[in-house]
Amino acid sequence: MYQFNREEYERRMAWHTDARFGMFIHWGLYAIPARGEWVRSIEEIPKEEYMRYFEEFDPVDFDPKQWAKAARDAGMKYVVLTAKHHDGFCLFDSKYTDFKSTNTKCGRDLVAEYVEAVRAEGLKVGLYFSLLDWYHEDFPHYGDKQHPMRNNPAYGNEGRDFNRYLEYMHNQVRELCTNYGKLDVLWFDFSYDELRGEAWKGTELIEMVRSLQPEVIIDNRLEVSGEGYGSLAAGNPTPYHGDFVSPEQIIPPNGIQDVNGRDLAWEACVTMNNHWGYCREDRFFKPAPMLIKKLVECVSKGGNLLLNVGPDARGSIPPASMEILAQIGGWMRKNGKSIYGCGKAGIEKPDWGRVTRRGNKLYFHIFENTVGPLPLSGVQKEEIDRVRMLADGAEVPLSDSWVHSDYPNITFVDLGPDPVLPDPVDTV
Ligand code: FUL
Repeated sequence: MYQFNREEYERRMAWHTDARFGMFIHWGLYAIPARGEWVRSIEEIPKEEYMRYFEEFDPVDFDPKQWAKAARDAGMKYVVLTAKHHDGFCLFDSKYTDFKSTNTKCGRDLVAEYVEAVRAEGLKVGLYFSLLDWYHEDFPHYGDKQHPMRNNPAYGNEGRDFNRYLEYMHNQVRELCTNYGKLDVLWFDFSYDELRGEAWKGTELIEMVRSLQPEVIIDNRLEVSGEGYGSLAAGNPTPYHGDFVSPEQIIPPNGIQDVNGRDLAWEACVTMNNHWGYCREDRFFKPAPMLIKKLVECVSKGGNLLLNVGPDARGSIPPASMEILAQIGGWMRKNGKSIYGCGKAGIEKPDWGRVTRRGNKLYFHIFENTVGPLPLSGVQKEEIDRVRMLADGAEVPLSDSWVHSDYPNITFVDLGPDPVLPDPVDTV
């Protein structure tokens, strides 16, 4: 019988809860067609045709040191790279397939170089691994709405041996857990229909992972897809419940709790534009100020933000993404203390922004200036030792404005006469 060990769980999760901000990297052959990582499925591209990208793949600008540096400069504490996405192409030297980067023109084990570079920057190392594999000949259609060959009559399920596929998949996970030193995150993706949990031989898989990488933390997608909270939340943990919930393209309105109302660890993964993999046409980038506020929102609700970049076919992170990362980094250098190790404040969300907390310190994130003094609703005067501006350490006086007589129970601070906040994005 599986016994959930909360102590162990909280211990291995501690760094992740502290880190709050990480980089997701979606990169593979699909960077060449440059229409997103689902291109083979969406356009139902036959294998032979997709192989052209394999023959062509030659990322001459691939320099994971630059990726890692960009992440660190943005204030991120960890990185998660697609070791293999749904198309089945491996960025690592798997001995169980020929469909891998070492067999392309570039001839390199990209995961090995990535892991080394990310570690050298002092960041935690994560690998994404797709449970689906559209390349492997034993991966079934399953009446699949997603498989690229779903409408091709020449491509049925006959002769496909799912157990053989599982052996392949488990073998590759073992390789990743054996050949690249200590991993900090394993990000499985994803479950659907009946392909979930024990269908993946989830218990066996997790036991193997934990025996090789006792400290690694794992997302919850061995049992559910992005939207689900999973068995840990439901209060009947399975062996493969995962360590954190992985909401996708959404920040949970109220954070995430289990049936008993206890907060669960979660990490919202979010694209910078509207694609994970490089998409040349997609210029709809979320502005850096918005993303800073979204990061604050995550932390104020007790979660992490895993912000995605999709390097191009040459291996470069697109300039628009680099610019956004740099802007976020500028804010983080001054205000990181209000993010790292912080979580829910336990007081109501104010009109003008959000609040994060670390121990007995409250961080008031002011997104929008008020008319007149700023109310710190939810805190009593007597509870306040001092109020300081985080970015420059300057004292912020409690307000002695006449408005107090109308609101005797609310504490106000005085931000001064300038209607423009010192940091127009988020003054902490
Ligand atoms: C999804 C995948 O299908 C997307 O391609 C992407 O990797 C996202 C993070 O997870 O489920």
